[in-house]
Amino acid sequence: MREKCIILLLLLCTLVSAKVRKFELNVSRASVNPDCSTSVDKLVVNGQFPGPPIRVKKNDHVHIIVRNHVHNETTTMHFHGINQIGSLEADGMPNVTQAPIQPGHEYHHEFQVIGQSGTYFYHAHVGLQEDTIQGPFIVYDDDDSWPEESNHHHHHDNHHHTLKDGPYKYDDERVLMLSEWWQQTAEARVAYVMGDNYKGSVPADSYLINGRTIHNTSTAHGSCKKYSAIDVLPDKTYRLRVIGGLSFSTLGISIARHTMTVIEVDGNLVKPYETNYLQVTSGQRFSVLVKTDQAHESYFIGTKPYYSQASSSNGVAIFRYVKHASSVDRQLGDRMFDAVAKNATVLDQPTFPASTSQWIFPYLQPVKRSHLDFNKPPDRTIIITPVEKKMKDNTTRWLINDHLAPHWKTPLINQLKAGTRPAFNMTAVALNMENKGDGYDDHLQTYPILHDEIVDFVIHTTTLGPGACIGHPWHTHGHPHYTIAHGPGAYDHKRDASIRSYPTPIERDTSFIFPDDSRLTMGQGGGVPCGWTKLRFHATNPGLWAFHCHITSHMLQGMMTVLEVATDRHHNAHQHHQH
Ligand SMILES: [Cu+2]
Repeated sequence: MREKCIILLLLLCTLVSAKVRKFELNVSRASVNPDCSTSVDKLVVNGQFPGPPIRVKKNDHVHIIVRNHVHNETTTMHFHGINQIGSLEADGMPNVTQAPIQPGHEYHHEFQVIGQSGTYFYHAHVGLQEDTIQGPFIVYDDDDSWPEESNHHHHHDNHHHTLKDGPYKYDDERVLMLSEWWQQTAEARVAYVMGDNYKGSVPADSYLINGRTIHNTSTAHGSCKKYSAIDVLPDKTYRLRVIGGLSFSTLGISIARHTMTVIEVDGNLVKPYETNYLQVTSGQRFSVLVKTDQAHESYFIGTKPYYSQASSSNGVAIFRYVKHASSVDRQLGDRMFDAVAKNATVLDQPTFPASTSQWIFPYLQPVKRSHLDFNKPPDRTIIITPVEKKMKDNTTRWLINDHLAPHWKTPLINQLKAGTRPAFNMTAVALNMENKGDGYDDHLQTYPILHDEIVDFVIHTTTLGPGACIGHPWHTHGHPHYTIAHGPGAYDHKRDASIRSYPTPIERDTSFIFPDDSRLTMGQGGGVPCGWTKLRFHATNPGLWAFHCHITSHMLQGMMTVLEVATDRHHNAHQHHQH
């Protein structure tokens, strides 16, 4: 009992010492030209693309005002990977956790970043807006890992203050935000994705690192911003925070002649794992340690699309060694670099190996062991099979287990508060437990999940046509998950239930469902399962949590659902209001 009191007191102290940090994110239309081709009007945050980084500390209370200055579109903001424990209304999911923010209006997000630190990002969650409405969201574990805070005490820091995070020590950090750029307007892209002329995903025109690249080096004019330069000092160790602000591609990223040591995935520290390149899917984040132990002035950072019809990428940045701390530019993407003129000093292009199913994920190990026993069977298993279908009106939609994505007119949170939402009941759960239903509740139009339930989600990827299998990055709101198994073809519960292909599962919020068509015969048509991945999920955070493919166009076409976790227990409808 006494130990309990002491632990409670410690917890109280941590919570009390947490700061309130306030931010304003203004969404507006701006003319941008990130790839040195033509300027296009797109929606951006605070006039910037990518948006400004938000930096907070673990357990901080965060107040963020999102203002919609766009006269003809609604918007919302999601804080990707933040669990929003007890703060459902801050999750930014339109028509689920809030009404979309109308033109001229604002929304106040108030949440505490309980127990989480690491690399996250914020992005819009309406239409395809997150193509350009996005920015880094970094949570420092404490002052030891926060460069600015720890440097406050060292005014002239040519001598260096070492940063620490868990077992890791490094000299400084840099953010590399990956995104994709379509030169067409967002309106045209939405019209194509949702319209009756859709003929499959169209890869991006450019791949951006910190919002920049050069689409065509021979026509790039002098005034454009060209490549981003990542400035580093020699003989140091850097933590690179790599953010997959991607809308479609899984992008390889590599630095010529430099090895990366992976130390963080989706906000969770992992044991060091050396690799020459990262495979970053839409919504994923990594931290890697890189030693600046090479002799030349600058090196290419290159990218390569994987699992996509696009075979090459123009996404390039420069890893640039500078001699003095005073000439280091620490601003995110704020430095232009004319690689065309300085080509002579730039060495080697990085190389990329062929794709491999699961990449390095099965070998990663958490620094902090999970409380879950992954060898035990779950309380139940929900099998999800998304299939792309041509509808009667010739539009293309993704149906999950034949359920068409619902369109809620009254946000689910408002239905809950007003008491007009159909009652949370056990029927769908009970049928699912007897393997008689897929767990979906047709009245709620969600997957109801009980408090404290351990659910395994088996997610299939299916063919888009004869022999064509592509992967999908699935993202959970409100809770993390653990990838524990995968296999080819269709999942068979009797045969496959006890397969564990991940010996040391790590906590994540975005997992790529790798295509695995080794059981396919090429003649088969569309909609055939061509690989599955199993995610384990422990329901601890009551709420209405989106669960979707992070390829934005797929999500818009219906590859998304809502996990309704113990909403019979949800009772904290306070604090958040639209003005
Ligand atoms: Cu998808």
